[in-house]
Amino acid sequence: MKLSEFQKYLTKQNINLTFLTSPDPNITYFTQTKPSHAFLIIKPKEAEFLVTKLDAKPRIKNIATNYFTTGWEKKLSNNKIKTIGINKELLSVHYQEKLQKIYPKAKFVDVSNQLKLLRSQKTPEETKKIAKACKITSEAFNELINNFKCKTEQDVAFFLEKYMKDKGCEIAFPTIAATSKNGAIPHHVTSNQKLRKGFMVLDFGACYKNYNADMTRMVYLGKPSKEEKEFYNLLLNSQLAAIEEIKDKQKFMHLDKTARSKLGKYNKYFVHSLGHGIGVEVHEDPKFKEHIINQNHVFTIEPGIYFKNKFGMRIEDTLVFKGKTKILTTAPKELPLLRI
Ligand SMILES: [Mn+2]
Repeated sequence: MKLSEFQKYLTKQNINLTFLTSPDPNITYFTQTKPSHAFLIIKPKEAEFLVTKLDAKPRIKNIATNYFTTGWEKKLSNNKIKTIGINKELLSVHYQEKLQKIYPKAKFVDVSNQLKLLRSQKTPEETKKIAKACKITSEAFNELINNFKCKTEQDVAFFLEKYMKDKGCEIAFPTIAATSKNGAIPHHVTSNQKLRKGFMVLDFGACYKNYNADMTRMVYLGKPSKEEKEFYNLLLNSQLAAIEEIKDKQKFMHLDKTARSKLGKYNKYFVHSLGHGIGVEVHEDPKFKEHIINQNHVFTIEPGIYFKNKFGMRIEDTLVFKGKTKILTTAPKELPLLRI
């Protein structure tokens, strides 16, 4: 990934080294591995990945990999290091104190924003992996509705997750299957609740080679009323209108406003942001509140409306912008009617 770009930044900023401690998505980003415990030390001209003997020792282009064993602090000890880059959002106080002892003359600077910026614009290789994760996510949904036999929320989540795992993926996050009024809680915790007549929210995604997909689809169990169909179409039109507004250098907040205006008086039931960037993390930059759309941004568009103790709805796609918008989660958005 963009290791050399980051190293150029270190040179320019006079940062002697950046010390990342696991768990840190930036370690996954640069090494494309998820070791149980590791350090990644990036210097302007070289990088070293330290893993324990509990993990397989990976071979990574331009990064030397070594085991770290008892006394590693002494081996690294260096009183010539003056500036250390850290990920302030994740480095624990415990490790910061350790680093201060290892590098007694060093002061710390936060490099988390630079890392987020580098990661927000995907390389072709990254986009390919996300596209594959999205494809498998979409297939899982199609399989589910073509052969629906589930009785509980857990059954549904298990079906989707098994499909994705059978295709060689991990799950991006625990699947949300929310039947009837559970759907009014955007992050409902999937339970052994029996499926009930009404809308069901399915929010899930595959993780392919460390890259995530995020998709939400609605299904209807039983037969929807005219009013329920209208609600669904209102939300779908809001999502499509927001996608329509995607263009180079557009503010993400403009998309958010577009989606909200389409919801009219129901806007007040749309209680979260319209979307988020996605990559090695399910939620990463770009941020809708502050950023503008740039080439190779990968992000979600997911308006939702939630009626407490009644039902909730959300429709979400993962997309890539490369001058043109490409929806990567291609599962159909006509509301499927299922029998229970
Ligand atoms: Mn999402």
